[in-house]
Amino acid sequence: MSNSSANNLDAFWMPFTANRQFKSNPRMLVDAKDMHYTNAEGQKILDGTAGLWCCNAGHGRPQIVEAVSKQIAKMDYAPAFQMGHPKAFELAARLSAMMPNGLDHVFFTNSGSESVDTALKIALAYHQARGEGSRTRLIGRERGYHGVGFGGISVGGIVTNRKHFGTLLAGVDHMPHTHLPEKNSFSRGIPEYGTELADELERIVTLHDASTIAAVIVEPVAGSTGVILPPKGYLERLRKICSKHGILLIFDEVITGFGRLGSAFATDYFGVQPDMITMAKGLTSGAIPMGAVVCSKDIYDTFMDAPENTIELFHGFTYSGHPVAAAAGLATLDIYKEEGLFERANALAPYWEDALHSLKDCPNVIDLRNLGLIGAIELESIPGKPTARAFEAFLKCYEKGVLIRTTGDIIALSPPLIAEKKHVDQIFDTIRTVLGEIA
Ligand code: PXG
Repeated sequence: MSNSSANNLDAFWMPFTANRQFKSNPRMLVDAKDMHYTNAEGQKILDGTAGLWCCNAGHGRPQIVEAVSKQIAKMDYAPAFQMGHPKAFELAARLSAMMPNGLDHVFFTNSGSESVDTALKIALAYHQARGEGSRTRLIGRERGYHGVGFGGISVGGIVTNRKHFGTLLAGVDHMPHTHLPEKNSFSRGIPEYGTELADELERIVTLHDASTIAAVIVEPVAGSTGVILPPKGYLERLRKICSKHGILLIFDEVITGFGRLGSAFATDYFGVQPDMITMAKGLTSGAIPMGAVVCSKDIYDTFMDAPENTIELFHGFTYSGHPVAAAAGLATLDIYKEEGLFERANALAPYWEDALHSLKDCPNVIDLRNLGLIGAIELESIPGKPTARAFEAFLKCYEKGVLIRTTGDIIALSPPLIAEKKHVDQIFDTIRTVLGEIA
């Protein structure tokens, strides 16, 4: 018992965190309401990141708290295999109704990573069920983030998330990312150049042959690696190439889902329909862990071709469609609808865009990118010290009461969709001050 003190921070191995650095100067959040956190020192911190891109309805929403409390008291858990409970079915039906026509079957998970690995497995099993079992390759993209499961890191394109973990999944290839700063810097919204990068998929298909490829997975807007936007017409072109070659297209909407772009999902925003959508985060506004994969009717029907008394898909989690998570999901969808939060995000987006791009003249800013209520500020790295400048900005913004997120030397912003203009002003005023101070 080396660490018995209640205040000892040693035992908790924190995820994606410099543990020793954090523990030497911890930043503890103890309270949250609407747009703000409160830290252990009693300071209010404006949430510029919706937690980790997840608390889209803001914090401490009484409707969600009540739904969760009621459900946990009524029935805490029900077995997920060969048994059901009404709220999981209700939530699946509600989600399906939010989707474009033809995307109408929902498989529940507990996180984005589980959603991604589930979708990849469904893609493989789908082709096998159709007698095309040779389609085993999965195609992702450089700088893609699809969580931390073995499937997700294999199709993902983040070197640090891959290089320590052995050989990963076999038979994966990657398209190039679409970050073209020399051509698209300081674009407002969707960038003009780079559509032809989608044709790299044709090259990959030619190399491996379509008969070996099961699925392509992309984030419609890449979030984690610093907000990389799809060039005009790029996603449409990916869709065309996939359809032409019988390859399933998966949109990973863990970040773009639930109003982040000012529409329900990125599929609506771009008018491009994938065969599967992975989601998590905003599904419960971050209140209870939950994820989902929404599949096309064609995929679901293919599995349902099997004899009626057989299990069609040998996959699932103890907590798939957990009653408390389902209750949180239903209450969250109610809030989105009743408060028109997706429309609200859409209405605020131009103000957000102007405020972000007003930072153009700040020291060391080399690019600004935005879409919906997402913003990215790319900073010139300090020579020999990548990530140091952005991390200092993060610490200084926190000291001044604004939570931002950084990746490399990019500041990524994604406030709750309940944000008001005054919050937008505070976020960008604080960043402006900080960029001046650390210049
Ligand atoms: N796919 C995408 C597109 C994501 O953004 C995941 C899958 C994995 O979700 P889970 O629930 O397993 O973490 C994500 C997660 C950041 C940041 O700072 C982004 C994520 C998670 C934590 C931090 O950009 N995205």
